[in-house]
Amino acid sequence: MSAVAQLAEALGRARRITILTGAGVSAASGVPTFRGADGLWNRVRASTIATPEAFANDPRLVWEWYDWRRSAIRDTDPNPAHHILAAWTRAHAGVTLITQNVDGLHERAGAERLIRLHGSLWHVRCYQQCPAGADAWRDDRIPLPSLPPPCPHCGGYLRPAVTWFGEPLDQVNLAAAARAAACDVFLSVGTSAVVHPAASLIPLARRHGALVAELNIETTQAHEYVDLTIPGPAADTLTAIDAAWSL
Ligand code: BV8
Repeated sequence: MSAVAQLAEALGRARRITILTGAGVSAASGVPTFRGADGLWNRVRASTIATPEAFANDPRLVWEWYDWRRSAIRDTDPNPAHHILAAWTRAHAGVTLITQNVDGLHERAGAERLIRLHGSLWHVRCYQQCPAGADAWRDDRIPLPSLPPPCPHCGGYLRPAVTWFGEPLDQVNLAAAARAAACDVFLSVGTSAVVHPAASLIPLARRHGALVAELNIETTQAHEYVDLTIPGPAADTLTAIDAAWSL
């Protein structure tokens, strides 16, 4: 039996299904990944840009990079991978979708109960955490009026409402993701499994006894925890799995 057929059969028997996505899910939409050949990190080092230190040192430089990324993905649309995963969250109450992505494409595809681990490129909050601006809000202005954009409440700076390296993840989201790792089937889709603590969800699911499948175009650092490897672009593999599951 093919890996796709095995996975579809396991999905048919599963009560709880959890899916972790990374930048590979958005590749077909034209959103550059982080570590691939065209990767975002190839041009700049994560350690020089996506960190609190970088922002404290040069907020304009960091905002130039985020403003460029927002402009680069403004005209992208969800691809079949996003639409299939969103449909699964709507059709099956036991499906939990967890994403590392900050591009907003799962949300635009209509995903329900989405756990967003690293925040959103389309949301901002006050860097000085002033009382009125501490909680993130949507700001999708392109381009932004000035870099760094001023906080409308206190006149300080706005920052992107994403989790930088060296910053803790939102603990409520992380706890929800950890709970969701206690599942029957865990899919790791389009992630290099390099960034923690998100990547630690894969071995955690395995320890909970989940069947772990990896949908990717390459073998990743998580391979030792993977039961079923399903190679190929996520839009194609998810289409095949969706077709086999609905049989
Ligand atoms: C924290 C938001 C603690 C910003 C991002 C344990 C071990 C090792 C390191 C650490 C550890 N614990 C903590 C660390 C340090 C660090 C870390 O993980 N470093 C790594 C680089 C070694 N982690 C942190 O700093 C985290 N914070 O732990 O805080 C703490 C606690 C208390 C108090 C203070 C501190 C914070 C991590 C979050 C960082 N923010 N993004 C922004 O986007 O600007 S991470 C960034 O990487 C993105 O969010 C991205 O989603 C994420 C993961 O990358 P991927 O999504 O996997 O993308 P990538 O390009 O790597 O891979 C794409 C994959 O898709 C590839 O495998 C490719 O083959 C595949 N693919 C491509 N095309 C397709 C495809 N697959 C299918 N179909 C296709 N078509």
